[in-house]
Amino acid sequence: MRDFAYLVSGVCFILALKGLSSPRTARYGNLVGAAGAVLAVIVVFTTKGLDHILPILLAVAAGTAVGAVVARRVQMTAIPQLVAIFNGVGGGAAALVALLELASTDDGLPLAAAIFSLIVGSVSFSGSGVTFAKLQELMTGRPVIFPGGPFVFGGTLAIAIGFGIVVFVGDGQGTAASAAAVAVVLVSLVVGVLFVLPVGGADVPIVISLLNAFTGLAVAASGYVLGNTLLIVAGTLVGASGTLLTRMMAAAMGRPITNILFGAFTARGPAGAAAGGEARPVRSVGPEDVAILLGYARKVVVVPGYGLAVAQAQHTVRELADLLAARGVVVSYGIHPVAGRMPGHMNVLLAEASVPYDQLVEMDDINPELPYTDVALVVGANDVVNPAAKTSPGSPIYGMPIIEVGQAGAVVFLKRSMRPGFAGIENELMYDPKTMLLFGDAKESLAKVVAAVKAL
Ligand code: TAP
Repeated sequence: MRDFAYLVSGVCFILALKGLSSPRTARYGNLVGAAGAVLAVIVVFTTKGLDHILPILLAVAAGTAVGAVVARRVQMTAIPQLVAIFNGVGGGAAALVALLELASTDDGLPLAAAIFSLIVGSVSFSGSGVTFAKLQELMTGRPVIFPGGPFVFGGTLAIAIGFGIVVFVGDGQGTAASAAAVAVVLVSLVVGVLFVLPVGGADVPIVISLLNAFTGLAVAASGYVLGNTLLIVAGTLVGASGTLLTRMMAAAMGRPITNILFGAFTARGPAGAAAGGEARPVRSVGPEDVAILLGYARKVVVVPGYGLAVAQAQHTVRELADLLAARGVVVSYGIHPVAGRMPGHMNVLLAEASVPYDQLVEMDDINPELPYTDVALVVGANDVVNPAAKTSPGSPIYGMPIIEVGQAGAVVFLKRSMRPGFAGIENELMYDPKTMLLFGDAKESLAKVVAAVKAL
């Protein structure tokens, strides 16, 4: 019975991943995954003959209360931090389980798996803590590097593995092995910190995905130690999906993962047009100008970016799109795979505003349409439309595929200032004669444009 219930849970997790692969089915995927997790917890309670039920129930209640409140209150832009914390806690839990089980673990492969879980779970815990601090601006978001950093990192990792070998040789039993196991945890915590410190704030979401994969592997190893099939299945799924997501994000940014992790040690300063040079003239326009441009266009493509999320302008942009559609304008949204700060960020935001899915067009499909588009309305996006990705070898985004808004008849940027985007580089398109800038918070600007379109 227990194995059958675990099988059902495992199938739920697989269906959840399938559901999460599309915005249309993501909500269903989430629910199915949560149902699988609840079933797994019920099985543990009903079949394991647990001791200390009361403290366990209190811990579950406390975790559920904190998780539910935090998840409901968190701003969309802070989801990466939340994922980082949840992920770190998972890694820490896997390491704790391995630490407690060491003395009763069989020699050989199970003991090696427990030591693996100790190291990887601890790295994931402390690394996730640093990613949280970076994204929450509790510390600098810039890469933290120091001379000999890679050697210190490599040396510390070697020490952690060395203590792991001491545990293995001592069969995980006795005072020496126990002390070595604690040392494994402490040194691995330092490894996790050293691993994430050199990563710049913008790349942190990718490292969160990688640490997520680490946690999955640590959980799978803990499952092997405990002889729990479901933990092995769930951990492996998290490990595999986290690895794939990491690779996909790196590919969408046009950068190898090694560059994201260790690029700061070899960087020679931002090549190409760094932001903050001398001021050049741009074409600043008012909401009425934008309303006329949009209201009399045949085809408009909206390109949302991080600023849309910051301004929480998804409902207002939809209101504008509906107004334009009512005037006979064909409106679609060009979605870049790394627009915003997390995978699927724009899809989630626009789904929240009930934008019809068929209006969301992926980058590869929208680009051929842009030469036939009258106006590209860039709402709080910058890097994902920056032509430097194609024209400036050496620029941090060189090689990243972009949404080629410069191909449209006119380009309107909604942003607050001439500050650059995440990559910190100038966007030449801002100075193009066909480009107009409407300065201000995206939500406020859109509301003014909506009012002006209504008055047309
Ligand atoms: P960015 O290049 O970061 O540009 C965002 C723009 O929004 C900025 O130019 C900013 O200009 C503007 N903005 C901020 N707040 C605003 C507000 N309240 N109202 C109006 N505008 C506002 O964003 P993007 O084009 O979406 O590119 C995403 C970047 O993040 C890429 O470099 C990508 O590689 C990186 N990244 C993405 C991910 C994922 S998975 N999505 C993960 C890691 C890194 P002002 O300050 O002048 O307003």
